[in-house]
Parts: sequence; structure tokens; C-alpha cells
Amino acid sequence: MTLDLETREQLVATIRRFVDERLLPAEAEVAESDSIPDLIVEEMKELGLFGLSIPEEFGGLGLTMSEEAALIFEIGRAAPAFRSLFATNVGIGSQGLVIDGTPEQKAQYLPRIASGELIGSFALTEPDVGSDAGSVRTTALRDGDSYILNGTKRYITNAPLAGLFTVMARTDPAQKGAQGVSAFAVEAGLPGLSTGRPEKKMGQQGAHVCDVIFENCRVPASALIGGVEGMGFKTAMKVLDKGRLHIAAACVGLAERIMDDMMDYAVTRKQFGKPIADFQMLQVMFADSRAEAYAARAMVEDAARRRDAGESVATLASCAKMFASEMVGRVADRNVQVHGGAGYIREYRAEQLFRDARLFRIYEGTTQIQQGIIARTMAAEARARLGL
Ligand code: COS
Repeated sequence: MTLDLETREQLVATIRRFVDERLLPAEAEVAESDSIPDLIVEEMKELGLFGLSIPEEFGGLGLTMSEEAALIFEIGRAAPAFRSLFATNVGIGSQGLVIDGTPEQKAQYLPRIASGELIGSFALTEPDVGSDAGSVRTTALRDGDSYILNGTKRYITNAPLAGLFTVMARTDPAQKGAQGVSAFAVEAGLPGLSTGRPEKKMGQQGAHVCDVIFENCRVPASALIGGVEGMGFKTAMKVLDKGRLHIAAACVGLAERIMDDMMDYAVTRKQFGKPIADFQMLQVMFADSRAEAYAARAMVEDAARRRDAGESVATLASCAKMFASEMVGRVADRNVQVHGGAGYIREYRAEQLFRDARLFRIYEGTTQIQQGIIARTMAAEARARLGL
């Protein structure tokens, strides 16, 4: 859906108000209790946040990537744990079905994912398979009208709450690489499927990750996403292309919020008889932060617009994710520095946001993986130019 400008602005304003009035005041409690209050979760559902990217025919808002990014810039201003709760439904936990699912699979799951009744989760990473996503070891072997899954998935966001997993598993053990991997929509609660203990993390308290373990877990053959074996790695890559843009937008939102915190502190805190905002060495940090966040915002907006226009944006999504996640890391670090001693103290939030931001450079593909994707595209383009 392409919203008219007024509706889009209203939606953005509604989300901004929700962030200011409901999420920011709850941040400390969420960090302390490691959970998001039920009332806030209900409000998120009512706002349609779980279904931002799900087509309208399945009950979602059917937003374009540009519209989704505009909202994520706003939500991203709050501690990332809030966004994490619904982000798998908007991104990696639903898009396998949206992009490659059969009509039956979409009808079966997307309405409940859009409403937030079902939490979707994306199970790619394994104990021995991280960046090298084509080497998935979990197996899904055909047995009559079923597949039998065996293996362990690791660091799976929202797995403790999930009702549906998009699971990448090897259907053809003879194929060692990406070609032997298929994607499955696997419902929680099946015999042979269990989840591990939620991990204790560096930051983002309130968001939960754990192992997902398959022990002779029988799933119906109809769970094979798209109904075609061997397409799972490509499905995962397409999902991640979109996911990386979403993450980049979240980084922009968080950086903009951190800059607000930084400047509020800098104009009120006085040293040597004047606000520390007046000191040139700090001004360098402010200006660099503003310019870098603006650049990241422009990258996300451009890549999102191109994706909406039908262009392939895999490389641009990697550029945006790499730049924006590194950028928010620098901004979060400068904020700690500007706060001085207070930057190390829990009450001031600077240290929490610094820890929260650290994950962005890692998940949905590390900075080094993004660099590899970008560089390899550049080399392919050069070879094509030179006819090599
Ligand atoms: N969209 C569609 N298809 C894609 C694609 C994309 N973005 N990227 C790759 N493919 C296709 C390729 O075209 C190739 O197809 P063919 O076999 O038909 O030629 C196939 O997928 C295999 O691709 P490739 O050879 O590039 O795979 P690699 O094993 O070299 O892996 C990287 C590529 C490293 C980019 C991939 O493994 C990756 O993204 N790793 C990071 C994983 C990640 O983000 N993990 C985070 C956990 S999820 S939160």
C-alpha cells in the first residue's frame, strides 16, 4: 500500500507519541525486569505494529519499505528491546512466507502473525553455522508425507515466545552448500521441538533469544515453504535483504534519540563556568554524530525507495546496514564520553543504550559479512565492465 502523505504523517506522529508517552518512560523498568509489560504489548498490537509489512489481504498494514522505514525511525528511538518484540513478525519471521510462501501457507499463518497472536521467529544460525549460512547442518529428511527434522538452532530471537519458526534445514545431505537447504514453516509445540534456556545477554534486556532443538521432529510436507526443495537459502537471503534495511532504520532512530540525550546533557551540564556544549572538542563529536546519522538516514530512504520500485537492493541493504550499525555504535560511545562519569552509571541510560546498540553490528549479518557482500558485487561489476 502506498499511503497518501497525510495518512503517512499521521501514522508517524502516532508512533512518535507512543514512543514518547509509553515506551521511553518504561525503558528502565523493562531493562530491570527483563520483560515488556503486557499492557504495552497489547498497545503495540492495537497499533498494528506486528503487521506493518504483512499485505492488507492478510490483515497487515501492507506498508511499503519506505513507509516501514519511516515508522522504524520513530520506534527505533526507544530501547531496542521494544522493537525486537514485533520486529521478527515484520521482518525475518514472516517475510519467508510473504516472499516465497504458497497461497495456502500465507492464508494459514500471515493473519495471526499480523495481529501478533503468533510470534514468528527465524531459525538459521546453528552452533557451528553463523556467517557461513550456506553450511546449515540441521537436516529435514523426507519420510512419506512428512519431513523429519534434526539439529540445533542457536541465538534465535523471540524463540521463547514463538508460535511459528521459519527453519532452514538441509533436505539434500549430498549437497553440502546452499543448494541443499530448504525453508520450513514449523509450528511450536510439535513433538520433538523444544527451546533452550533464554540466554543472558550484554544488552537489550526484555528481548529474548535461545536455542531451538529438533529431535526427530516430524513436520507435514506442506510446511516446506513455497513447496520446492533447495530454495531455502535464497529465501533466507531475500528475507535478510529486507531485514538489513529494517535494522539500518532502527539504527538511525536510536542514533537520533541518543543525540537528543547527548545534547540535553551537554547544554545543561556546566564545567569551567559554561555548558559543556560550548567546548570545541565535544562539538566535534556532536557534528560528526549528526552528519553520520543524516547520511545513514539518507541511505535507508534511498535503498527503501529503490526496493519499492522493484530494484534489487541486496548490496545497498548491506551498505546501509553496515554504515548505520557502525554509526550508531560510534554515536552511543560518544554519548557515554559526553556524559563523563554519569555515562558509566545505570541511571543515566547512556551505558544501557551503548550496550543495546552493540548487537546491531552483529545480527542479520556482521559488518564483515556486509563488507564481503559489497566488495564481491563491486568485483563482479568490474569484471562485467571489462568483459572478464
Ligand atoms: N537474494 C537472492 N539470492 C541470493 C542472494 C540474495 N540476496 N544472495 C545470494 N543468493 C543466491 C546466489 O545467487 C546463489 O544462487 P545460485 O546457486 O543459483 O547461483 C545462492 O544464493 C548461493 O549464494 P552464494 O554463493 O553467494 O552463497 P555464499 O555461501 O557465498 O554466502 C553470504 C553468501 C556470506 C552472503 C551469506 O552466507 C550470508 O549472508 N551470511 C550471513 C548470514 C547472516 O546474516 N546471519 C545472521 C543470522 S540471521 S539473524
